[in-house]
Amino acid sequence: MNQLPFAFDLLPATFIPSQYDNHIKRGLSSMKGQFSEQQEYAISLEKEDTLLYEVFEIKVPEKAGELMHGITVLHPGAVGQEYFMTKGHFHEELETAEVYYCLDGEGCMVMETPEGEWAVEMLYPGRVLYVPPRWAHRSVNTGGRDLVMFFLYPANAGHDYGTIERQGFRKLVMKGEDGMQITDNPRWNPAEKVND
Ligand code: PAN
Ligand code: ZN
Repeated sequence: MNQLPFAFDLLPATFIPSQYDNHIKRGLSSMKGQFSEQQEYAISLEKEDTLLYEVFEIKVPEKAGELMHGITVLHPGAVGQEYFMTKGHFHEELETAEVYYCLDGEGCMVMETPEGEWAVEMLYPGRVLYVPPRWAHRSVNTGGRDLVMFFLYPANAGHDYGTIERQGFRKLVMKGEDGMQITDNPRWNPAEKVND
C-alpha cells in the first residue's frame, strides 16, 4: 500500500495532533526494574499505576522511505529521586536515526551506544535533537509540567526494548540539591545481554 499525502494540525494550546492513529499510554507498571529506587517504585505502584507518558502516533507503512512521526507527552513526577522517564530503546534496525523537536516543558535525552559512548542533551521549547544511528534514547522530564516532543524516524526502524529492560542505561537522571544531576547507574549490567 502506498501512503497518500496527508496533513494535520499541531497547535500550541495542547500540542495534541488533530488526528492520529495510535494513542499509547504507559504507566508505572510498564517500567518494572527500570527505576533505581525499587522499593519506592513498588510502593508507588501498589497505590496506583500512575500514567507516566502518552504517545500520539501517526502511522505510515513500516517500510524504508516512509517516516513515522508523532508526539510524546511525558508527565512530570519522580519515583524517589529519579524523574519520570520513557522506557527507552535501541532501534531494531540499529543504523536508523531519529529527530526530536521539543515543543514544551523541560527535560533531557539520555543516550548511549553498544560501544560504550553516552550523552545527555537538554530539551526545552524550540530545541531540536538529532539521535544518530546506533544510539539508544530515553527522554526524562526534569521540570514541573508536561515535556512535549515531536519525533520523526524511518518507518522501518522498529524498537528493541528488551536490551534496555535487561541492562538499563549507563546513566541516571536524578533530582539533586540544585536541580538535575547525572549519575552512574549502579545496576547497569551489559553482561546480561551477552548471556541472554
Ligand atoms: C519515540 C518513542 C516515544 C516513547 O517515538 O517511542 O517517545 O518512548 P519509548 O518508545 O521508549 O516508550 C521514539 O523514539 N521512537 O522511535
Ligand atoms: Zn526511537
